[in-house]
Amino acid sequence: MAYSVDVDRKWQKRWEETKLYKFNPENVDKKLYCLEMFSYPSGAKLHVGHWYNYGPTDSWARMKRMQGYEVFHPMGFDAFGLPAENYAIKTGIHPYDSTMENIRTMEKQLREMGATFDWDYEVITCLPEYYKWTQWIFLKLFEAGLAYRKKAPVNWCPSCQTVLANEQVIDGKCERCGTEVTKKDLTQWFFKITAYAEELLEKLDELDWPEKTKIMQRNWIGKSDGAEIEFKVDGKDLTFKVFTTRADTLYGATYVVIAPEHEIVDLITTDEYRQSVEEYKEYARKQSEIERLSTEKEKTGVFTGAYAIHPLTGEKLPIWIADYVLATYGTGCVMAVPAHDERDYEFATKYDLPIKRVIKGIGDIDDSLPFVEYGVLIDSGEFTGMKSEEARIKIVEKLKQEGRAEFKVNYRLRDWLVSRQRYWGAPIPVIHCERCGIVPVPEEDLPVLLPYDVEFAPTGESPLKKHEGFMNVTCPKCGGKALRDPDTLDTFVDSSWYFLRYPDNKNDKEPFNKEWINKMLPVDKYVGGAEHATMHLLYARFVTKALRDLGYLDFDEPFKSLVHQGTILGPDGSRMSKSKGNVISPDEYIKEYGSDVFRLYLMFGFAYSEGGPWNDDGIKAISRFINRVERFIDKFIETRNNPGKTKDEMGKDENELNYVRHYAIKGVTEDAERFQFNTAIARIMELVNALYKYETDVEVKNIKFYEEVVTDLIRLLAPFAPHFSEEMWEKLGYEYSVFNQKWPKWDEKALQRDVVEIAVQVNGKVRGRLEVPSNATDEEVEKLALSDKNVKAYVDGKEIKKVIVVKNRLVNIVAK
Ligand code: ANZ
Ligand code: ZN
Repeated sequence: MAYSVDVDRKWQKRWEETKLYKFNPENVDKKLYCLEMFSYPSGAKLHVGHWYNYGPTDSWARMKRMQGYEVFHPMGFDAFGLPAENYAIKTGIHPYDSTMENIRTMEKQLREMGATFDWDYEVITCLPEYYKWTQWIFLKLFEAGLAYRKKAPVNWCPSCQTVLANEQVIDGKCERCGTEVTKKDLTQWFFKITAYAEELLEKLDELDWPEKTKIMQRNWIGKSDGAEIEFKVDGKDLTFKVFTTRADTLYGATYVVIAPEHEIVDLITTDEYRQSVEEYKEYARKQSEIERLSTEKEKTGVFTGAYAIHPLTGEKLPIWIADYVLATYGTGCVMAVPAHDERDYEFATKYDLPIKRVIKGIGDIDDSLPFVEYGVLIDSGEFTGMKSEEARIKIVEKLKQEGRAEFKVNYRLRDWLVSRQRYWGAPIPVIHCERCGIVPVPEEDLPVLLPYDVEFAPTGESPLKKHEGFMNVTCPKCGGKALRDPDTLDTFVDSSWYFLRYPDNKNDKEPFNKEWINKMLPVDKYVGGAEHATMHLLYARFVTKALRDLGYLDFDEPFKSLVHQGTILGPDGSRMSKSKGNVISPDEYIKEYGSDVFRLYLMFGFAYSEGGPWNDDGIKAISRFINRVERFIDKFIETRNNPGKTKDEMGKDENELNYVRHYAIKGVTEDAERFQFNTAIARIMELVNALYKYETDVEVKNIKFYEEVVTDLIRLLAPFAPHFSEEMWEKLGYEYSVFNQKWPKWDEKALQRDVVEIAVQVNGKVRGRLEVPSNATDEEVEKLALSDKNVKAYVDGKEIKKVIVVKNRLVNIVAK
């Protein structure tokens, strides 16, 4: 039958019946764990983004399977989260019901994609059999001191009425709804990811991840090497420390700035300045962190009336508060060196504070103020003449001897805020007892079930708080009256360990068997969106390391190799969105052309990690290609049945075809391995062309050799057009299934051609043919082409504008 969606259905059924993709645990020594970021079951159907993530990755997995790997390729759903709850508030449909309904639809569509997912290993994070173990992990982190509670000014979205992690605040706005984020003080649960800052940073070097993503994680962790230096408050028995990376500029400190929220502010502010300080604190409270750090924002601040004593010169330095100093970084206090720091310079200029230069540029450079580079110290007492690099150590060492400074490494990374005042998440498994305080739920009482009957309202408190049956419990320690924690865990906690659950998803004794996941992990290839660079991808690394240190697994990193897919845009080149009306729906295309055409277009039409605008002509061209392959196979079968006169030896035509064949095998294997599917498929197209040429141009054929090449073609095409190729394989009369076939290997010898014939074009028309050494350089080929006598006749007396050499194929001369 001609290729269509019916062919898809036929083979999907067959694959499922024969359990073609069932992972065989006995072959674990050959395992290859291929993973795509699991789906969020939003209301919509599978969109192009899902397809683009899963289709090409599935092709990669199929190729690896044919290469002899025991591919483990599971799929599941990241099923908790805010959208389902917001939907419930709007429509009254319970998050459980809408989510499970969506999962059913998406699962069906994922099956119709014809991907190799082994559904026996499915994981759904909102089901008790999964979140029981999310809660268990929470308890283990709590026992280890890696989960703790503290009151913290948190990012608060007034519209979603919930706390947001730093990562969920984009340009000061809520990631989900775009509302301006404010601050609120709440007691919250945190995971101590900062305890792993150094390892998270160091181990990045060993990962086969996109460099961009590694840089993003590095910056997010933000390691900073510096020192803490102690300052005395003039006339009071009080001291505070500043964090600085530039101790070499200490002699240039002319004032001190403290974060408005810092507790020392109330203790030092003089009566005269109290009112303006209070007003300023109120003003600062309303700013988001991003605004406060922005270099564009005009600096503001007020004087406290107090002075600090310079630790080396004994001078009195005025103490200001300003919102460009953050309470949550370093010590919350800064020694201001306006001559050598841009923010301090701007502030000092605005408020007329003294500016004192202490670093001079080395050599002939522009060292106008503020001069922020390293240089040589001037006006710096005994350190004058020393270089910055040395002075920033020596100055700290001197103060350190007197107990007034120490070296200090800081990280920008903050602990991970994991509690949410929301219903649709895993309940936090602790109990609050008046007598015993915080009591973890005993392991045997897990899961703490999320009750179904709650009322949804955007109140800013978890709807669980009003559910008496859920909230009221007896304390596991003292048996007295106690309350459950009404908050639920951030969905990023669910997704921080799902890849550990897949291989052992039915285990009801433990989250996973240690011995088993030590064999199954790390994930060999992880494919998903680059937007997860700093959240999910960092959390998953942290949880893996924490579980390792607690003895539950033995590997250091969850994802050895990572690939990001690009984004498919609308035909107009902008992001697909309903409001723009430029959304491409896979369903319609699949109905019209079949899923393989859709998948193949996604792989051929784009550089995988870049993506680009959708193009209808592109998909039509792929459809024509598939039909062309099928017509060829029909022709071949005819020839095979009625070969006429044949031969057994390898002649010039056979060698030529053999070359293209091995060139294709090598190209497809190497390019697809690196997710460069577009060039891989181009090689297959070339092979089809060469086969057509052999079919039509060569009268006396070597049928045995010919058939070998045809089977190689179908094997090469199989991962990328799986249903179609299976159909062709059957048509050719071979045994089911093409996916049990071995991936073809290339022969380097067949790739070494001594001379190749190339065409020479002048202004687009072929004017000559040349035999050139196949390893000739472009310059050599150009020379040969220009000295060919046929070619000469066409370029004599003209000016050569341009010569383009397409290796082993063609020279194009542009002459006027
Ligand atoms: C004096 C100084 C002189 C500084 C100079 C810089 C240049 P990174 O690299 O990001 O860690 N700083 C310290 N704590 C701060 C806070 N809580 N809020 C805002 N700024 C703070 O930056 C460290 C530098 O940022 C520190 O070094 C401090 O300014 C400032 F010529 O100290 B520096
Ligand atoms: Zn108690």
